Amino acid sequence: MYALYYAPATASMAPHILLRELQVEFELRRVDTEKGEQHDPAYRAINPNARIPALQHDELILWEAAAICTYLCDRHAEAGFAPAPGSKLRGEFYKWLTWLTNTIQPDMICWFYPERFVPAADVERFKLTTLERLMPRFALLDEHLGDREWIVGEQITAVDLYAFMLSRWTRNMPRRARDLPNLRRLLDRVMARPATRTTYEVEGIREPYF
Ligand SMILES: N[C@@H](CCC(=O)N[C@@H](CS)C(=O)NCC(=O)O)C(=O)O
Repeated sequence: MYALYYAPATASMAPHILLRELQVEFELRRVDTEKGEQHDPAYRAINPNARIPALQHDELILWEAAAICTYLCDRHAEAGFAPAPGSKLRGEFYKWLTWLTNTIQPDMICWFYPERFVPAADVERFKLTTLERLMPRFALLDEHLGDREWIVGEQITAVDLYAFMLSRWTRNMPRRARDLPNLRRLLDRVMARPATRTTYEVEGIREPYF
């Protein structure tokens, strides 16, 4: 049995949608970040980074959303949310997933938590430079997508869910992922899936959806 430690609309969203896509049994354990519960000793015993998400699978505890997604894809390979290990497409899967978590996501952290990086007086400038870095990255993804339906190969993978999650985080930025036409089509496609809709409902996420 899986247990996903989550907070609505955070980095737990891709694993949450994926668990539903895979149609496996799981339990949701909410961590109230507004109350700072990610810092509670009980949660730090699960994720010593004090970050969301974490996945518990019997005695195994995983953190890092991308690692959780890859683990779930492999355990339920028949669902096809990641290409076969060792295949060239799997190489593509690693490339895009690592790029999303390692390149786009850290810039998101800069945008949402600027005070962790610079003094208060520099926050606005810092956010602006973050945005200048971030948007060309989304443009690169948009260009890669072109007429493709999905980011890797011919079918939906966890990479699409991950890109969807990160794109959503731009919805209140001065420039948004959804303004890019190819990416917008991907976001619409992921949003239309029952697993995504249920995740939004359960997490209580309201419009704008992304
Ligand atoms: N690299 C981590 C990042 C996780 C992360 O930063 N999560 C945010 C929510 S989106 C969080 O826990 N924020 C609470 C905090 O930083 O105090 C992952 O992908 O799992």
